[in-house]
Amino acid sequence: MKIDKKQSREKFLTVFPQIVKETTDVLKSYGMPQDAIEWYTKNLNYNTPSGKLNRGLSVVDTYGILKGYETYDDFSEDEYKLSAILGWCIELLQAYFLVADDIMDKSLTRRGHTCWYKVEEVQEIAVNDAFMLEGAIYILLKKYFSKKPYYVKVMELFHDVTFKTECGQLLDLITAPEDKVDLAKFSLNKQMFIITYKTAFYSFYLPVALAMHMAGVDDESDLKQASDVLIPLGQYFQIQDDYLDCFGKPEDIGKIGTDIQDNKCSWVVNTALEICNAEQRKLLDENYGRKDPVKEKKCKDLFIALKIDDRFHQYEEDIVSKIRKNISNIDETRGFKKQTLTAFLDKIYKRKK
Ligand code: DMA
Ligand code: MG
Ligand code: MG
Ligand code: MG
Repeated sequence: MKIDKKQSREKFLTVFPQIVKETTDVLKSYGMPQDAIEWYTKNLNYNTPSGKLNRGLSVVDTYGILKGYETYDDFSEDEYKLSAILGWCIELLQAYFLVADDIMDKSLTRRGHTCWYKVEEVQEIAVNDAFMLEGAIYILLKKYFSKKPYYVKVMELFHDVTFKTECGQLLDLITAPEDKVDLAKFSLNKQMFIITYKTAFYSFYLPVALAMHMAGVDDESDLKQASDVLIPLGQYFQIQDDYLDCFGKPEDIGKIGTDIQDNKCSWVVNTALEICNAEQRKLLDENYGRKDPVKEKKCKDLFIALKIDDRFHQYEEDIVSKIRKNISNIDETRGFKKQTLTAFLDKIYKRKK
């Protein structure tokens, strides 16, 4: 598969209006008043298509690679539509998680815009809006896949991955209490558990596994081969996210980092904790996790002094060469393809946003 980034995004976006129409039709069939239908439409439009769409696009691209297609022209109309619908289902799942995540993390901006719950007329209604974004997934799955042999597998996969993500979010949140900073509770091991659950399953394993079910390349051993590479890839992605939260530019990442003030068990602070001296540890104990920009700046300055960015670049090179090596050992005899994994890696290697 040759993938032109701009073209694939534009093509994928042409399916979105159908997602809006088909899920709002359900509300209409309930006789929901017009203002409720408009609210739901706004929720969908504001929160779903505004990101990088990497997860959604990956379903389509992975499907094409598994089928041995050269370009999108090789897809039948039906194949493109169905793989794109699965892709949009992940984007809905992502929208659902992010609307809730921003409330819980007290974030201000997302994808370069005000967070949904911070929009004047939205506020707490964002909680229900998040639930409705999730609900839309199952409306679409039922409509398009209920007659497919892989319907139950795909549905179970969504349920399983959703629950795992929620477990990760739980641990992320309770490891970062607002009122009680205790850095002794942090470790790189704990951080690894959090990111595996909160990010790697839904962002990396899910898109590939969905495409594998749809393409019929879903032998247990192939799903395992995929997961053995995609989980480390997802961990790497979230470590980039933690790194960018502190060292990225808001105009690049589309959000203002909150990890230091939010007392997050992030890769950055855990790496610092491993190498700091007693005096630096004291600085962190007294300044990390406080809702105070001056204290936040002190932590940031320490992370810079400890050269955490150099450590990140070293980590990045090490993990990427390990992942490349694991990809090279993939067994393609049953129809699984290495390119499904390298395509993913190439998308995120040295990402700035
Ligand atoms: C995000 O973790 C995880 C989920 C499941 C949304 P995060 O809070 O680090 O994400 P972000 O930095 O995008 O708010
Ligand atoms: Mg967050
Ligand atoms: Mg979070
Ligand atoms: Mg983050």
